[in-house]
Amino acid sequence: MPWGFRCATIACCPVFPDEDDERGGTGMKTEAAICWDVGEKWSIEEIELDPPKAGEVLVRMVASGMCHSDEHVRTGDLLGSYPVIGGHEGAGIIEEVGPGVDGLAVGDHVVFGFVAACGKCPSCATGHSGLCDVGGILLTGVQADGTYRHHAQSGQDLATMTCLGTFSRHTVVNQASCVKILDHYPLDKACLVGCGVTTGWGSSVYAAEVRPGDDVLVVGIGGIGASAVQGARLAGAERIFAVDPVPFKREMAMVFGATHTAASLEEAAPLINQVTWGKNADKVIMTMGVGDGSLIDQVMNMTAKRGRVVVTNVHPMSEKTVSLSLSWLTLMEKQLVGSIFGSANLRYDIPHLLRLYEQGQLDLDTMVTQTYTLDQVNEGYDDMLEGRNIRGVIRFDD
Ligand code: CXF
Ligand code: ZN
Ligand code: ZN
Repeated sequence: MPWGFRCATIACCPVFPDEDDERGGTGMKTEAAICWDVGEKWSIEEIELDPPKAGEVLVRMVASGMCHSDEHVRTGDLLGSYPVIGGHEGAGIIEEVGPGVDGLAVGDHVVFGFVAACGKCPSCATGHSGLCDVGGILLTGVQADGTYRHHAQSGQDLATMTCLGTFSRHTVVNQASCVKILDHYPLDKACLVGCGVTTGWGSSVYAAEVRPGDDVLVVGIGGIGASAVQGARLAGAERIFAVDPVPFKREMAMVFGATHTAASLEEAAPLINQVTWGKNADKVIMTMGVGDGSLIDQVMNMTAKRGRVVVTNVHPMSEKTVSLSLSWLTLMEKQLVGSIFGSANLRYDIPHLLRLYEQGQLDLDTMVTQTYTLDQVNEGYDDMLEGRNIRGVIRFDD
């Protein structure tokens, strides 16, 4: 099993509350962006949405970030189930709660974590909720009980990206994906901590363990990379090198706290070597649009002795090879680690990052380059691929 599942049903699991599971209503119509098959554009369609079952909530979406991972599913770099409703970086307001839902009520403002966290499995219990056994199952896009709540006009079941489907005006999700937040946060900014910001910030703070005085290299400045720069800055990095071929993104990296920029790894390597007096980068965070295993040896060579390279970006699932000198890994005690959701814990870190935002330490406002209506989702992704956005956000009320 690729996600390392332990078991689908955990005794006393809040994801599967032991409640009468009768449907409370007749469902509703709503509108969503569907990818019908690999390579097809997002199609905006009316869909049928079932009422929430046990442990689930119905949410009216207010905003959804447009993360690169939805594009990965569209292109097949990340193979999901199709047809699929996109979107996994969302915030909204609860409109209905199913039986057995605990701690969430109608009217609550919520941000979704893209990996659901049951709170009880070994990963959750040891503070690694991004590796939740139940969350791993939900990444497949089917509800926890193995059925679907979203259906096309034809009646066909629709999977949802990471079991959220935030490119929909309304969605039904498991309570394990929801984090209640204070009402005064603007949801069109708060949505970003559901994926990109927490993933990038945590990649620096938790996965790389950036320490005061570290020299940090961030490769790729999209929403995740810009947040990794912010995380490195907040963790006290001395120098932050941001690499991106797009001039606008290099400019934005400086706004978020980078101290040096370069257009390519080739350009960055001598710069980093020179300004660190031959030490190189203590920590490297890989946040490219699409990961490339052939670049790993190159970045390992830009990493200091005992330094760490964090692979946060998604590589095509078909990629099985990597360039890497294992003898230098040993001889220089270098580390190569993966990280999902910035190795963060959604129930602690989502409110935590929103507090940092409120205090002015974490910049979410500048992260949002452009907003879109749901109808403009393909346009938003064109802008992302053309390097025009740090983050595009769909606002459903516009
Ligand atoms: C991804 C990781 C793989 C599953 C979908 C989400 N992370 C960030 O976007
Ligand atoms: Zn994402
Ligand atoms: Zn868990």
